[in-house]
Amino acid sequence: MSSPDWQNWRPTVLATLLFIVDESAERVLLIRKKRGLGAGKINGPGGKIDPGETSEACAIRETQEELGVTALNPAKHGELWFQFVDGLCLHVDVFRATQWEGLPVETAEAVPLWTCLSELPFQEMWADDRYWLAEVLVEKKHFIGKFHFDGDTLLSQELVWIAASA
Ligand code: 8OG
Repeated sequence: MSSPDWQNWRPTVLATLLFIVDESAERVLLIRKKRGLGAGKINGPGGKIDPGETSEACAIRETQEELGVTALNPAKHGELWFQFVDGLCLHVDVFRATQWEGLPVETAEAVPLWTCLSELPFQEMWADDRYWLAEVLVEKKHFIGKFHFDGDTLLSQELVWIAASA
């Protein structure tokens, strides 16, 4: 199967992911997703951007809706470009936050999972996450990752690490 033409790639769906990192306890707030794309998998909270909404506002709103927690000052750390064989072209802004308000609760959308940064459950996550997630959460790196998927199967990838601006 040929790789996507990333030069001319345009997203049709815009979404976000937000990872709240508790730096003193070396843990991250993940979710077991109950519905939507990737239901059953472990992920960060997030979802589709509403019309007129910024990606940061979406990341905060989705985290509130899924976990009852408000992330404070999330910082953007990356972009995920996903081309699915079925035609879906999905762009995801990835945020990291180290401050938040509220205690995570289970909702109709997600079960909260505080997870050790040294024990990220990649076998239960999307197949691309093992290539970027630990570097973003632990090393605070910035990146653009382009991934070609057939359903759950990762077909090809291009990953670039970006020097953070001062
Ligand atoms: O609205 P909904 O929850 O269905 O949006 C999909 C969410 O799933 C969105 O937050 C982006 C996220 N997501 C994918 N693919 C991948 C992936 O490969 N890795 C991770 N970590 N998240 C993904 O759609």
